[in-house]
Amino acid sequence: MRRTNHRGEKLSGEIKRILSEMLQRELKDPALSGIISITHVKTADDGSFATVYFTSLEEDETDVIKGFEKAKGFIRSEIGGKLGIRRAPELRFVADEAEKYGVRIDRLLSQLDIPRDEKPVNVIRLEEAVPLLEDYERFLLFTHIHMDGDTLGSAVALALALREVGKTAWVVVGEELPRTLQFIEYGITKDTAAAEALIAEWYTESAAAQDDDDDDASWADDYDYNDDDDNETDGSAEGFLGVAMDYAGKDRLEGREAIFDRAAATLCMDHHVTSKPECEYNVIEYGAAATAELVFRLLKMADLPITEKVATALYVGIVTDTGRFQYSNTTPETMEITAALMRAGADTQKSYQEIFQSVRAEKLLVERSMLDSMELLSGGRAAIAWIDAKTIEEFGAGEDETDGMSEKLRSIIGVEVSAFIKERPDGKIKASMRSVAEVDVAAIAAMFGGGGHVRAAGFTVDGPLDEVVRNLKEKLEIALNPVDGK
Ligand SMILES: [Mn+2]
Repeated sequence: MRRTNHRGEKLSGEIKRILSEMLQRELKDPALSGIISITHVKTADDGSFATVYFTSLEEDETDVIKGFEKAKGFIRSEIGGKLGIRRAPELRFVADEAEKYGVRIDRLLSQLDIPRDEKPVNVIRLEEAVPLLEDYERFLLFTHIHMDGDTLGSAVALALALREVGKTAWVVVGEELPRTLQFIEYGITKDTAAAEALIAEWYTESAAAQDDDDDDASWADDYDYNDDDDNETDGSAEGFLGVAMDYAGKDRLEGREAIFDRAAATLCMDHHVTSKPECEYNVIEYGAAATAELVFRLLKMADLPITEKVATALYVGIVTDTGRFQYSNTTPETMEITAALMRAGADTQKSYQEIFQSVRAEKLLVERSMLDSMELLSGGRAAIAWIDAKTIEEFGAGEDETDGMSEKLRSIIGVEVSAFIKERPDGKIKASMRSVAEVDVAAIAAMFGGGGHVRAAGFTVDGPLDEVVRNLKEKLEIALNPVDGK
């Protein structure tokens, strides 16, 4: 229909504009750092998907496509946000061969007029974080909510290393530590209330110090080396540096925003494609397998000591975020850093035992129940399993003890798509999907109002469970057996 056609055209123009802008400043993946030009965008009439044609000076454009694929979730959410649409079109990226030897060079060169390194001032390179560590004496490091090995390992490691050189550092956690990670706590964490008390103490001390120069309180010793000339401070000694690890976005600080906001300056470190540069200083490297890799490199640059405990904490971050070095994010550099951590005395055996060899029986009982529900669809090309809230509760399994089910289903020979559906205690139905090949699970998730990546996606909807299971089975069958034509 004509009307929808117009909509497609308009949307295409908008997507081209937004994506071109993002290439100038927000997309930091090395694969996307070359000169890339969006030649045109073709959007389906109903706005469900869009094909983006681009051209670049790169010899091999598959890397550029990979870079786009990695950033796709972020790009879609930007498009959705900027255009105020709830569901941005699914995106496909195609190297524009027609352009290759024609007007391409002219087009690309005309782009050089735009200053490409006009990046937001708050995104900094890792080495630019070194002076921050040097300037401040007090640090509060923040883990993200639903804490994992990477966020805690990174925060603990940096805090311990800073203490080694006489600085004051604590890790502020917003929840109880997961049982499997308690061994890297090292007495260095504070919960929200304790952190608030600590800050109150710090501020009272600095106020008292201004009143009375001869105050012999212990804080004064802390500042001695900073104030060797006189009692003039550069401001940074007064406040603390707030560092958020594995940050991704402010919502992940849940309950601790007020503490974070009291920092004299904030630094975020992250490796998520969807990361938002919301802090005063942001280090974001998509290529890193874990934030712990960034912390390792930062410690080296800052010449901070990597003790056995520091090494163990960083090792935990890497071994968990790479799925024990199985995921595709594992790079030669990951292995080199891991080797260095082992040489520094990382306790790999203890880490392995605590994290991977301490399964509660409840988890296996729940797993048995989930496997009981398993069904194979489309002649074994899809696997689906589910569990209701009552069963989870009966077995006394924890929220995270149902994790990993869709991964498990995906590993079945011949399975191209897997789906695991769970009923939460509040009655909401949460589904996660994995794909090994052709099927775009983000597109399927989008049909339920969810999203994600081509190969890993999910959604949360209202129940009842059996209805969601039936619906999803239907969608999976359709995705696996596309009928040509309409
Ligand atoms: Mn991480």
